[in-house]
Amino acid sequence: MENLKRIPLFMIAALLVGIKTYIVYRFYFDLSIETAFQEIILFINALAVSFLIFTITIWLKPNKQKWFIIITTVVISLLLFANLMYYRNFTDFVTIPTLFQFNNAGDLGTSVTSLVYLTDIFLFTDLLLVVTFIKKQLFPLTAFSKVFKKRIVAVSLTAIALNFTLAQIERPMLFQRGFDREYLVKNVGLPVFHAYDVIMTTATQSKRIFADGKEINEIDDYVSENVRENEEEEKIDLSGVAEDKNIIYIAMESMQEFIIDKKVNGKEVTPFLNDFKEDSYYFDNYYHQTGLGKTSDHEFVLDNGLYPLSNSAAFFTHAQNEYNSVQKIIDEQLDYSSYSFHANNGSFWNRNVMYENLGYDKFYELESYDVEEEDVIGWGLNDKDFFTQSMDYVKDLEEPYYAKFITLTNHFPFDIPKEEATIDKYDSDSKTLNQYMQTARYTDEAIEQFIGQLKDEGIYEDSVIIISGDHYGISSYHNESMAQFLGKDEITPYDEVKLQKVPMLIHVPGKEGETISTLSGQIDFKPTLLNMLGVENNEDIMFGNGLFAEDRKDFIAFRDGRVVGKDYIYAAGNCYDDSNGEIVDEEACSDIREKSEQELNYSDEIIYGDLFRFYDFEDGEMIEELKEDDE
Ligand code: GP9
Ligand code: MN
Repeated sequence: MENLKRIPLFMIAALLVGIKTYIVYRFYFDLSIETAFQEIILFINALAVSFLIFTITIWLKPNKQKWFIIITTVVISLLLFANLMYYRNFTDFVTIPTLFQFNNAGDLGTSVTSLVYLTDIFLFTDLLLVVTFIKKQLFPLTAFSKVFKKRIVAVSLTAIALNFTLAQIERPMLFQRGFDREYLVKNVGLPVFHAYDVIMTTATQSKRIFADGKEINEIDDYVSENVRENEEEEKIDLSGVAEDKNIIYIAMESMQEFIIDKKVNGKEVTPFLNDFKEDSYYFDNYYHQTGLGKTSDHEFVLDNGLYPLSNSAAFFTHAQNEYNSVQKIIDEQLDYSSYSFHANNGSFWNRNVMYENLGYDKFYELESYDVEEEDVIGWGLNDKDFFTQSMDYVKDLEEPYYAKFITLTNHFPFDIPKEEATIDKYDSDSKTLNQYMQTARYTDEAIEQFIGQLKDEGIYEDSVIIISGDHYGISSYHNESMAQFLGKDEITPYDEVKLQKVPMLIHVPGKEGETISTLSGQIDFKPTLLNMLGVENNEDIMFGNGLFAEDRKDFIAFRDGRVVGKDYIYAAGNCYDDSNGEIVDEEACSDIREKSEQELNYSDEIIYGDLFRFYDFEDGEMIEELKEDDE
């Protein structure tokens, strides 16, 4: 006991914080720990990083030590807490670019409280203990001898080296593959992950400065060989079918494909969509490809045919870039105007800035709507009133136009007043999934009503109507209940991939439509739409293929490293055979993985380097002056 009391306070603090951190990683986050080896790395990492940070104490004077220890404990606790709240919402970790999106955090409003649990108090118990120990002077705060300092530094560095070595064995090239944040956090811990993020963000910012345009030639060659040449034949020829028609695009917040044609207590969750898809081209194998920019990422990929970024929202970080968006193209070539309707703050996701850059003529945002307290459901104006009020503006728009409507009611945490719910909640341990049924139903009803209004106003017959989901709504946090809902034993990483499908339907007046199960994703939206509008886009640089094209690329890349191929799916470090969902040799996935990595890299290069400022979309070449400079 007496010996114990001789242990310096910083070591005790390092131990407490280390163990706390391990417990939080292990039981508060939902990191997939599959082997004992991963478990050991997680444990060693939590202790090693904590020890390394507290090692700084040895160079401080005894009276400063206690403050350093307290402040460090507070900072680490808050770091974990902030990440945990973020994780519960996005199944991801905070990055520097997301910190610049903080005006969004204010708008999280209702969700914030539902992200804090009572058990989170545990995150601060180490702090309580440390403060008590200081008050009671239980452990010494002393100056340390040179020999002692050397030993501590040696122990500290050895522990970190051990951690990194084991991590490299577990995940070779861990840092190069930094796009997978879960691996990073699991293997090197949150503090190191944040340090890495700071370095990466600085590096990417400098990329724009150093880009000189030469990169675009290689990308242009890639696109012409791997993407454009697929475009030649149409399986279903809808080229030009939308000419002179309005394009009405409805983005359904958090609507996933799994909910289509499902029932709760005998009632269909989305009866309108289930019907409407029968009169439309319905894509039931269409994936969202968003990253942490969520709704805005979906807008980014749809409008540009480029991938969103892996560790930030391009709407925020790259809103000043030059883009060749659908809106600009159809304005220049077809004289269409473009509008976006969304009853949320104009600055949310930086839309007010980005839309202008992308060529939207007007953004009908919160200010354009009359929002009374009683009209609010969850995040804002309920979808039914949203559509009704939007209609007042739509009626007066000069035709033809492109109009995007972004719904909001079906947003996490999927809260809806009892009297507004028209079907039962689902019955499972996940409140989130249970409530999702009711808000999804609400959006379905709102869209039905909107289609009716379009008919009443005589707009329906003149419009191609596209309805789709923006991204997932139910995170893997709710896998158990999801398995119950889908009647499965469990949700494997393979199933999780499949759950990233979002409904996608295109209604063309006068066409019967059909269900199409081609592997596809949001990246295919832009070429599809342009083709239906009769726009030739031979020189455009985008990464998708028309949804109706005969030959298409054979993979859909996710932003987190997962890839869906025609026969195989790569997820969570494994290759799955799509015919039976079983794990096969990794080799089977290497082709789609390579291709998707290359494409994502090219897309990133365009965005980081702002490369379109060097490209002439009419000639399909680098702009003249630059070529001359180069010679
Ligand atoms: C916010 C709405 C929802 O304006 O688009 O955003 P999300 O959280 O889904 O990205
Ligand atoms: Mn969304």
